[in-house]
Amino acid sequence: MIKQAEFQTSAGIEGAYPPPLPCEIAIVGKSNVGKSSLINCLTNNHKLAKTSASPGKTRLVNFFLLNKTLYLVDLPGYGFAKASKTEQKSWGELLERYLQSGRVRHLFMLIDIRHAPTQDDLMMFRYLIYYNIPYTLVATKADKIAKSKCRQEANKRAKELGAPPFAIPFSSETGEGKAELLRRLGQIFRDCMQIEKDSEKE
Ligand SMILES: Nc1nc2c(ncn2[C@@H]2O[C@H](COP(=O)(O)OP(=O)(O)OP(=O)(O)O)[C@@H](O)[C@H]2O)c(=O)[nH]1
Ligand SMILES: [Mg+2]
Repeated sequence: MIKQAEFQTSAGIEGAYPPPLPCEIAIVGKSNVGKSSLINCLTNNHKLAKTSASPGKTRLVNFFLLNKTLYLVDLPGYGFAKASKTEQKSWGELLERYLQSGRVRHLFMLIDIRHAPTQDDLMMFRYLIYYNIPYTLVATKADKIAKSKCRQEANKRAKELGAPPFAIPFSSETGEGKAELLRRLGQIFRDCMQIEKDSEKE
């Protein structure tokens, strides 16, 4: 249960990140896939993360503090073709700097339920496998296809990515998949706390 959610801070290419917590979950995916909308949906606050119909809205690493105990991190999207080469490069560097910081405990990787993964999605997925970052695949905009096909299509997207064939069908519009994703978040949180407890004993 998310009882409380607040914006903590933003960081650009040089800005400081907030003091770490045992649990930090970040959201990656191409521009416009629905990362910021997912944060708003999970926290029941449609004004928390800024969203936009045009891609390239989120340009900083944004930290949201949930229940005063864990960070949910909104990241800029990749693969925004209309952005200049310089802009694309600096967003890439921002993303890489964050992922390399060693803070992230789990990634929610978002893919559009309607489309096969892009080259950028494939690159992102290879990256997180290479760096051994635990992840959950979420297939967004599930309201755009027939409900009866959601499971099948979401799993197909995961398979196309080269992952085991499982993704959570999700819609920020209808709340489909919200309960499932919140359960997942709860599990991740408990795992993080256990790891923290174990490391204190050592
Ligand atoms: N139909 C539908 N539209 C969605 C859903 N999620 C997001 N959108 C729409 O998709 C657009 C992009 O949403 P954002 O949440 O801003 O996407 P983002 O991934 O944060 O994009 P960047 O910040 O540019 O990387 C907005 O117009 C949203 O209203 C969804 O589940 N269903
Ligand atoms: Mg965004």
